[in-house]
Amino acid sequence: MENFSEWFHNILEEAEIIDSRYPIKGMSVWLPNGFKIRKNILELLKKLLDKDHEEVLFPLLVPEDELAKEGIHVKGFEDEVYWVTHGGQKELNKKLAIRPTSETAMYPMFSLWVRSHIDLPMKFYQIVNTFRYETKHTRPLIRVREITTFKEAHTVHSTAKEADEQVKIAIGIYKEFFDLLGIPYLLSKRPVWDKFPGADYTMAFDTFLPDGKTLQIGTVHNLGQTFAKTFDITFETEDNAHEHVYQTCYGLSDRVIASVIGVHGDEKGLHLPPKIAPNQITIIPILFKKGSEEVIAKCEEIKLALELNGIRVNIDDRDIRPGKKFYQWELNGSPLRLELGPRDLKNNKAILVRRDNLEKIEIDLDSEYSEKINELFDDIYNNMKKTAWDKIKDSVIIIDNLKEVNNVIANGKVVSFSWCGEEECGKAIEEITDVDILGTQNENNEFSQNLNGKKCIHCENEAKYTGLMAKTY
Ligand code: P5A
Ligand code: ZN
Repeated sequence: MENFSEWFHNILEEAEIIDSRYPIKGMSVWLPNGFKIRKNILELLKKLLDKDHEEVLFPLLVPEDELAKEGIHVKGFEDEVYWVTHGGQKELNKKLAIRPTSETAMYPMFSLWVRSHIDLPMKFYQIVNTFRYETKHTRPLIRVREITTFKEAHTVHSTAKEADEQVKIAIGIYKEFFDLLGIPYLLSKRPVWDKFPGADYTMAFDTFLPDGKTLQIGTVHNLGQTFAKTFDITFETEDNAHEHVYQTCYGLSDRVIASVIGVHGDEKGLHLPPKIAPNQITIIPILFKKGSEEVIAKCEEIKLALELNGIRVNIDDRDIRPGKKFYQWELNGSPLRLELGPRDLKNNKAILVRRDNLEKIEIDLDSEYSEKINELFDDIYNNMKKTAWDKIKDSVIIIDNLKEVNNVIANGKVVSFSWCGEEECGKAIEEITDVDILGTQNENNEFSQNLNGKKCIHCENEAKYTGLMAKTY
């Protein structure tokens, strides 16, 4: 893929995912096909969260004084907040912020809800739109001013240890979610100068896009007691003492959808994992003048049989050349197509074609073909996931001299380096290379190096972490 940015823009239009011609910068319209993909992705996510979170829905607007309460937090967002200043002609006494995220909307309510240790832990989430007046170059789904699909989870705990555990649990949930979508990721602890405003620390997932840039696709924050103190969220302990709670929050956005498109797509267009494809299998009747009714009837029969097995099927019986249909459904990312012509009908057979490798498979229509098709879906998914992970693994390059950074980055790869972890040193590294440090890997991480006896690449003190550097979105 030569120019990812252009490819991405075109595919959103050609596959009718979103229309970015809406006359406000950074805001777009979800089209029916895109909406279906989004819905299928959200269903997977909700299933994971609903196991031990409760879904809620908070107002879009936040009173100015609540937003202003948490100093560090508001400082991080002050340049990005949209304000509602008027009700009709009348200027409001108190400006209302349009949520850039919902800590300051939720936590004053949490302070009313949390009473005793018996109430804890609390785990909530909502999927809403949030607004951020981004000043960097906006891009559909990737950097938007209306984040239409903001999933934010907020949890409340009675101990620091439990909050720390929750961070791990949330990371586990996100891993499971990204795995379902076959999206590979680099998990790192963000440098202190790049953590979420108000958090004790931030863990972040970055994926790798075909142009060699990484995209932050999810973050998990340990908030410690900072917000609890600001919003006075306390609970009564078993010994009747009053203590501040410990909190975490974690979020995902439209970027997950952008990653599914960007990570799996290819020259032929969109390539969707079967689990989320609006059309998991597209049936294309091969029609001639004679016998076309019988062929279409058989296709309808197959469609019904597959649907009974929970498979999403569409038939494309438009009166256009089959070749044109093949091309279009490949572009739309349908994982499988089924071709059936008069001769196949006579033999009671059909041809399946895989979107991932274009392999053709003959199936016997007398057999339990739904089962076979579900097996193929699994196979396609595994293949997509492996291809994507292989690419990211090949892209992380270990260096031992800072001079190599720019070369590696210019080749569209991610840098792995040994690092002391000190802020001053890290900032110097970013300054010298003009490349961002994504963060540090922990010991049991996929991409950590063996640091035995290694020195920091810059200051030559003992190396404590594997650091990652990349060109980022
Ligand atoms: C966690 C949920 C938060 O806002 N509060 C509630 C915390 N974290 S965050 O890192 O600031 O955002 C969460 C994720 O949202 C994505 N994201 C965006 N996506 C598209 N366009 C944007 N302008 C944008 N800004 C943030 C990122 O994936 C981020 O990890
Ligand atoms: Zn150092």
